[in-house]
Amino acid sequence: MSARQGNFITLEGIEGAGKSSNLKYVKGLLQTMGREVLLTREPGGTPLGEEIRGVLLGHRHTGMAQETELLLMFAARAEHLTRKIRPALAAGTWVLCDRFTDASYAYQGGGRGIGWQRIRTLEQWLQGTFQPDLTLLLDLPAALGLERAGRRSAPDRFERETEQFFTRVRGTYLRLAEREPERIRIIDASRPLLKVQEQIRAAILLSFA
Ligand code: Z5A
Repeated sequence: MSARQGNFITLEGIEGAGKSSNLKYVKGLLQTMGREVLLTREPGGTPLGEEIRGVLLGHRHTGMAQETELLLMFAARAEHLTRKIRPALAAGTWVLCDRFTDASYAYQGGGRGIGWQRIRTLEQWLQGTFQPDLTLLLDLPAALGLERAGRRSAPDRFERETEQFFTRVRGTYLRLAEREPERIRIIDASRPLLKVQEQIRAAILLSFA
């Protein structure tokens, strides 16, 4: 396996937390620091991964077993890591990813109720010790996230979940951040966009300047 030369940054958060709104900002910030940046997402990021995303987010399989959901997330991740993330990092490109394995703990663990040890087993099998260098956790109450996301017209299979579901997802993200405070930086996403971006900038400068 090639050694990592670029850095790997992930954005996480519940529905409506503002990841899409902030990804371009983060990319621009890194570029002004002179970095070459690859923007990608999970589930997805490769042709096969994007097909899996369609299955996961679409409505053709509404009653999908939670184990199937978890394994499909990791199947897409395997493809993504092998074909895109690791080669880019090895070439010195910084990779900025909209969600990664923390989302599996938060959604399939906290949200669906799958035991952490099962997720940990898949994580260790696929990633070994590989982890993001920095994770920006956009945190806000589930009710506010849903209110913001409610402006969208066609909700996907996850976006139809209840406020209680997203409260569990949020709680799991916060527990992950408590366990790994150096890697996972909590950003108060309930604030106005410019204030959110100020916090993001500070976190990136703290980690990489
Ligand atoms: N998933 C999983 O279960 N397990 C896994 O392992 C992985 C993923 C990897 C797809 O994710 C789903 O996959 C996801 C979890 C699951 N489902 N959910 N929920 P996604 O990231 O593609 O989908 P998403 O969560 O719905 O993200 P999104 O569509 O990119 O939305 P967002 O990034 O959270 O929010 P936004 O679109 O940037 O903002 C929402 C609205 O709020 C919008 O109108 C903005 O203008 C507004 N906004 C944003 N920030 C602010 C502030 N600061 N103030 C006021 N208004 C704001």
